[in-house]
Amino acid sequence: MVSVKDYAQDSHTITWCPGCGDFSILASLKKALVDAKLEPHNVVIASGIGCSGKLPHFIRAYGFESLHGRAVAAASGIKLANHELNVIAVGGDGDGYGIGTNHFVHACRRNYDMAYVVHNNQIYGLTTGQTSPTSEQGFKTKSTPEGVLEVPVNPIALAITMGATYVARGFSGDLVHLAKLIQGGIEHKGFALIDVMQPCVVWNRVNTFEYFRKKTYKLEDEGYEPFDKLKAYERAWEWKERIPLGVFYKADAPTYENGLPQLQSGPLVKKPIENIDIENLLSKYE
Ligand SMILES: Cc1ncc(C[n+]2csc(CCOP(=O)(O)OP(=O)(O)O)c2C)c(N)n1
Ligand SMILES: [Mg+2]
Repeated sequence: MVSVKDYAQDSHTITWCPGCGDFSILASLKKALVDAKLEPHNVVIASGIGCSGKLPHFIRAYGFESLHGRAVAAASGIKLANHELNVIAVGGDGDGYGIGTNHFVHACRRNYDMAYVVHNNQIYGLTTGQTSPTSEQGFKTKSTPEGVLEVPVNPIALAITMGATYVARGFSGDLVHLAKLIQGGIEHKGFALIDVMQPCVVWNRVNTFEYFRKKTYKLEDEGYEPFDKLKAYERAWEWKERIPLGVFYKADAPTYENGLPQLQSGPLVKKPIENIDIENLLSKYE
């Protein structure tokens, strides 16, 4: 029986700020992996760069801290090389909805079988508080002293539109609920976005734990069912007064891995390579 202790990583000191919403995402992810009965040696967590990007250091599973914006790209490569692994991408709002948007969008439409957990603090945390793609209009930071001009990226609406088949929003102030959403995403066959409202206690003094405690409600408490794409899209735009948490959308659809003929006889990493004539292959590129 796998337990949370199996995922405990003692070799690294956690460097997140005291009170950071990232702690409960880490705890929720561990709980989700245990509840999904997954063993650490079958789990890979790929991240980008940011406070959020450090997460793979703090959990005892395979980890890959890639480049800024490349969490999903790295995760996709790992999944295609060995689709028997449970692959999870993690990163920040700047990482996934700014510099890495294209990887996110194309992963949604390919429907890779993986979960993507975004630590959405609506700010660039690691680089000390610049505006991110999910910062609200008018929000003042050192990079936008007069306030943000652009309309924020709506990750839930974007994921639904681009073909993700499990789209959820969690709150790092509700660990048990978040763990359930992450577990649902891990167990789902297809691309699962779990966007997590994760207050940055140092650089974002607007979207705080208090802010989300006041405004959030759970979709399931209102009898909402996540199987109608247009209804999900409509809910995705609810924000100012009330902020929905839970699964917005869930659908069954073929995964990219299922469609690739090269993967049907087993993972690429298990294919014999000793009989490949590399000289012949190279000569084609001379
Ligand atoms: C190509 C590149 N551009 C910029 C940076 C600098 N940089 C590092 S983290 C970061 C933003 C982090 O914000 P976010 O993704 O929201 O993560 P958080 O720290 O808030 O968890 C930036 C701009 C970088 N490392 N690489
Ligand atoms: Mg951020």
